[in-house]
Amino acid sequence: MEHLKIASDNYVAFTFFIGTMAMMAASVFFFFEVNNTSPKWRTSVLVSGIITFIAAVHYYYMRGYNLETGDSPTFFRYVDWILTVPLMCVEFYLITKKAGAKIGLLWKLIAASLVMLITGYFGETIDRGNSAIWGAISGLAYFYIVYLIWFGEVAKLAQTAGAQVAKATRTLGWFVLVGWAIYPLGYILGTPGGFAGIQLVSNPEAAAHSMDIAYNIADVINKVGFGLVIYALSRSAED
Ligand SMILES: *C/C=C(C)/C=C/C=C(C)/C=C/C1=C(C)CCCC1(C)C
Repeated sequence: MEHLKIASDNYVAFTFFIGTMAMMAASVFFFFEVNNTSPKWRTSVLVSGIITFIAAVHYYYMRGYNLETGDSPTFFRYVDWILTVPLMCVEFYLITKKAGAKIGLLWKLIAASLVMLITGYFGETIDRGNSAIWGAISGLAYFYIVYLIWFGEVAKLAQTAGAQVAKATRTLGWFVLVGWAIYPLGYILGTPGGFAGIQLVSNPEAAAHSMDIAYNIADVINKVGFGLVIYALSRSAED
């Protein structure tokens, strides 16, 4: 029971609480705003709310799990990501759909995100000894997503979809390039004994804690921020 009281220096528990609250608040906001949104963008704003809502439910669990055991809720973390990251791919598809995006593009994004997450899960749980290899494969899938959004089909379609969509896609692209890069950093921080010779935190417990803090901060930035970009697009002049 000692963990149930949060010590003032327990940043892991603290960020799990803040994460839960942020995801809940964002969901309420997106769900209520759906009705104030022009029909064209309604589905996109709704999906933003579904993403933060799924995360809110997982964060509620992860917060409790971490409080009771002091451990990293790796399983819940990956279940959350496996549901929410493909939905973020759906967002890219929805906003470029009016410029002619084909369903094949959606499947490419989803497939790459599943490879990225499943290999990451192997590296963090089942096959820790080879976490560097799993992390590298995961990283390749991540770069492929970045490529599609910055230089590939998503970028090309966004250019022809009007100034507002182009701008929003560029901002979402920054989230994927910079915001999502916090995750591999968390993975490197949390790899026991160091990742391919890189050891940022040597104490194993501190390493796991810094990983959770990195993931929690990244989730709030990426899920709430992503949703707000979509929301801003739905509010932009060009209806
Ligand atoms: C809402 C949750 C999001 C946006 C999660 C994104 C997760 C990633 C971009 C994870 C990427 C990873 C790598 C690129 C390599 C190491 C393993 C991962 C899974 C942490």
